[in-house]
Amino acid sequence: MKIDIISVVPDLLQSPFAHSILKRAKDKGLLEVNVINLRDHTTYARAQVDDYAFGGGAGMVMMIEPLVNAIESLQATTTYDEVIYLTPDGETFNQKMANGFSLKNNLLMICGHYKGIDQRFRDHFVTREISIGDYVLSGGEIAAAVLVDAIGRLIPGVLNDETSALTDSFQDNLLAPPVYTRPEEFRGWKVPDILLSGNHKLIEEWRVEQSLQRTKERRPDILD
Ligand code: 6GU
Repeated sequence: MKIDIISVVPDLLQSPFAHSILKRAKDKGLLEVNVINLRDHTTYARAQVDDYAFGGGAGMVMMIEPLVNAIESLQATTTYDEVIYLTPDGETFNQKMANGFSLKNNLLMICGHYKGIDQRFRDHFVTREISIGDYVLSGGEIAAAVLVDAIGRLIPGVLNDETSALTDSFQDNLLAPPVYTRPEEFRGWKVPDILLSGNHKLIEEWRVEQSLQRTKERRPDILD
């Protein structure tokens, strides 16, 4: 999969994909992430990419022309399955969306700044508008990094048995159960006996029960 990201602060996106599972995905050739500097595509003086809003009001708006220059130069060589605009007024991102995107070949993400981007770009080029939650970030970059991480680890072949996505929270609409590792006892705090029993059927039942209980307590909204 290739993910291209258009940004006015490309430096923000240098480190997040260079570690751990996403690094492995890149090293295996399963994921390629390219960050495109929007300022390389403006024809305005001093690499200007934003201007005052028509109608007045505080805050700048990202101009359509640099965005169209950028996307059209990318589209000359890549056909995108989705053009995703990261914006707090988008659809809230969730695991189901991550699963869907992980099966695509080419994604383009547009990071907004200031008061957002000219509506005409949204109308004519964007296919999905996504938010990562009900709070406001200073730009779309960190949201894009969240999507790349959540999507990248689900690309077929990226995870192995040890890191399997099948037992993740949300994968079956339940939160994940508690987990423990060595030592069996620390400061008198013991690992639940059942996990040491070697009885895989009982352990699985315990985990499902714990998942259900945790979901009821913390996220009753996601229970069917
Ligand atoms: Cl995608 N962008 C910004 N700027 N703020 C956000 C967001 C996105 N999602 C939640 N807050």
